[in-house]
Amino acid sequence: QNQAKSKSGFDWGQYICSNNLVGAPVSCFKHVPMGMCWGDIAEGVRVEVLNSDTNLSTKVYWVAGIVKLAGFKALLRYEGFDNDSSKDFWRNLCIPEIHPVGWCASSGKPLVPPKSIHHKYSNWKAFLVKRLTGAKTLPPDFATKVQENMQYPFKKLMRVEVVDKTHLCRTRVALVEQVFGGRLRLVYEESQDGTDDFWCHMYSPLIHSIGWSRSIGHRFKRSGQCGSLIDLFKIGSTKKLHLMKVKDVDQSGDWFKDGMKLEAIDPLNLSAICVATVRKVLADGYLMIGIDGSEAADGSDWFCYHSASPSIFPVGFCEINSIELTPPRGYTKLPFKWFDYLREMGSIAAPVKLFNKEVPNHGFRVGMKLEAVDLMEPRLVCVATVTRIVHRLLRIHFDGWEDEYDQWVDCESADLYPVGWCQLTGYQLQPPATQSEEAPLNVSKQKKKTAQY
Ligand code: MLZ
Repeated sequence: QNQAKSKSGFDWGQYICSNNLVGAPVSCFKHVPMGMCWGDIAEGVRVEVLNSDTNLSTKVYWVAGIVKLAGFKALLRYEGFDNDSSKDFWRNLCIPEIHPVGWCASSGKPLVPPKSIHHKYSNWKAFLVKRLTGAKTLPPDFATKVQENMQYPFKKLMRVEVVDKTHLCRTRVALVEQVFGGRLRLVYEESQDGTDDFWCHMYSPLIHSIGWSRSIGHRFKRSGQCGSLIDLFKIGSTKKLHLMKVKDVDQSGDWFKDGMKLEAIDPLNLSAICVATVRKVLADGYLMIGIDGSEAADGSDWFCYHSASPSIFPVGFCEINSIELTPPRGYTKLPFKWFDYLREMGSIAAPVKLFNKEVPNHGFRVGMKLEAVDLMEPRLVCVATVTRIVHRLLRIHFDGWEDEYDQWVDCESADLYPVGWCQLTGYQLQPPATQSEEAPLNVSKQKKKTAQY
């Protein structure tokens, strides 16, 4: 009966109720099912659900109202309970058992009041009519829309170009192995045993259609074999898919140049914004960026960011926003001062006007709960909290984990999901770390994180 609990035994509803938490609304996540059309589903909206407060052996239904909403999940109360919360229950609104009011009438299902309040009224029909007049319910096509929104253009064996997790500076061909709610498990082509995989969302800026690297001048790990005819067909089929859309940029005027300095989220440690350098200007607005003080001599850890990426910032961004800027490794003149550093290095700052300063009206607030990918181990979707908001940048904290696991993530990142997303897509949710579990707080502190890509 308890469909609320995830496979790991974690119960979002209980977590939210007992700590009085707020889940980020579905409309904050444009890339998830219903993210673009959640409409005004909110507290007070009524639905028809299975009535489990009955002794009848056949399936009967009753009307319930949303008492509290957290992402996809709603705390429901059967109509007639008024202020009595004793029978409240959490349901994911996108699962097929939730219906708009009127569904029972139109599909010939019985509406039967719960047995614990059966005595309260004699004319239940009149009661319902009175209670539901002027009330809102789900749109009639809600379930169909959910189903439509859960179709993804990616299918097993489709090929993409994706960042090589062991050499960030280059891409590799990978095959789609699994698709979960728009997240892809990719297996690198020519990997020995099929376990050399990488997880990312289909809208991740890390994946591209075949041919992308060559077209912009990005490094690429060539496959040993020549493409067979069948491969060529597959190449054709991935090209039609539209992946992450990037902004068109005008590179003809003032543009980024090799050696210009900036601030960038460290792709190997997303909790840090670091002193960084433009290492190579590619086509279509792409840049290879190196983190100062920790670059390999051969540039194998340069990383590709689009010039409109929300993960790169002009010099001074951290200072203006009271974020601790990570100085180059080995730099001893602390506190770090950009003015001195630029002079010492004989470099210039990339012009502020070249950065993307758009801030969407994202709707996130500090304290909101969500399900977030641990991008250092992108297979894991974890219980998380927004702990800071700087323009469009969110600081994501993983519940129960040390702050050093925190990650700076863009508000439109496809790696953030509403409460209940894992349940909806059938993906395993990582519960908050607790003292009793394998990685207790005091141990995780000493463990060094290892990036998975
Ligand atoms: N192997 C890692 C897992 C960390 C996962 C944290 N997710 C928020 C460790 O124990 O360090």
